Amino acid sequence: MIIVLKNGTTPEQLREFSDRLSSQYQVQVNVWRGTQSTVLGLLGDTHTIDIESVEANEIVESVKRVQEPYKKANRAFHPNDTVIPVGDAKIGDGSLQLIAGPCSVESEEQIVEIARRVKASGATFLRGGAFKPRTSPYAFQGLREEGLRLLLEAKRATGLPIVTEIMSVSHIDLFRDVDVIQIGARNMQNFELLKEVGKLDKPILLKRGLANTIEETLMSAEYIMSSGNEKVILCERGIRTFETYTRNTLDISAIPVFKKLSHLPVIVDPSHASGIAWMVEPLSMAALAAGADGLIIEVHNDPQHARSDGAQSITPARFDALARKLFTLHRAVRG
Ligand SMILES: [Mn+2]
Repeated sequence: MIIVLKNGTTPEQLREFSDRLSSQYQVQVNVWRGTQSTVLGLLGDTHTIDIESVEANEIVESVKRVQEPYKKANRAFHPNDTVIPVGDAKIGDGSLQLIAGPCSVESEEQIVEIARRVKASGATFLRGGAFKPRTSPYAFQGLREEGLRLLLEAKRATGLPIVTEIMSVSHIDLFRDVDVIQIGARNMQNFELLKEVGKLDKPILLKRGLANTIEETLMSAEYIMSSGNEKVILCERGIRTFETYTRNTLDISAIPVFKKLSHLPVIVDPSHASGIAWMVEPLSMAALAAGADGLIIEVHNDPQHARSDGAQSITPARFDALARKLFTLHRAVRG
C-alpha cells in the first residue's frame, strides 16, 4: 500500500502517523522524502487496513493499494487450484461438473424424473429451487420446506448431490442435508448471510451479482472464507449491460480472470445469463473452452408449463445432446 502525504506535513506528524500504522497493523512502514512530497510504502499484511480511515487523516493526500484486498481467495497466497469433493464428485480437479435441474422444484414426479434423466446424461449434481428469489412478490415463491424435502427424495432416488439456494439466515437449519448451498446473485452482498454460511462445513456456490465487479465477487468469497469455510465455488451468471436481447450478458472474460486471481473453482450458468433456451448450448461451449470447471443448467421436462424460467429451460433430451458435446469438448480442451 502506498500513501502520499500532503505538502507541509511536519516531521512530528509523520513520525506519529507511521508509528500508529506500524503498531495498529502488521506492517513495516518505509518513508521516501522527496523535495515536493513524502511517500510511505507499507509492506506486510495490509488486508485489514481500512483505506477510508487512512484517507480521513489530515496529513494524507492519497492512498493506493498495490495488492488485492482479498487474501484467502487470492491465488498469490494459494497457488494450487482448490478442489472441493462432494460425494463422488470433485469440483475444480480438471473434471467437467454438470449441475442440472429445474429452476423450481414443482412436484415429486417432476424433480425425480428430471433427476433421473439428467443423471443418465452425465450430470453430477441436481439443482432445483425451493426458496425462490422472484422479482415480483406475486410470482411463484417456491415450495419452500416442501421443496427441500422433494430434492432430498430425488437425491435418494438417484444418488445425485443437490444444489439449492438459501435466502435467509433464519433458514440455515433447514439446509443441513443440502450438499451445496447456493448464494444467489441478489444475495451476493448480503454480508450477514455470507458470514453465517461461512460457519458451515459445506460447499457454497456463490453467484456473482448482476451488477457486481469481479473484485466485489472475490470479496464476497472472502467473507465466507474468513468466517472459516474455504469451500467456495464461484459462479458467473451474467451481468447487466445495455444489451436487452439477452436477459443478462454472460461475462466470458470473468472466467479466466477469476482463474488468474483466485484458486477457487468456477462454474458458469448459461441459463440465467441468456434467459433463452437456444443460447444455452453455445454459451456452455464457450464457458467450457474459456476454462470453467462446470456448468449449472436449467432443465425442465415440460418447459412450456414450468412455474419459473421456462423460456430458458432446456428439455432432458436437449440436455443429453448438449452433455455429449460438452464431454467431447472437455476432452479436446483438457487433453
Ligand atoms: Mn431460474
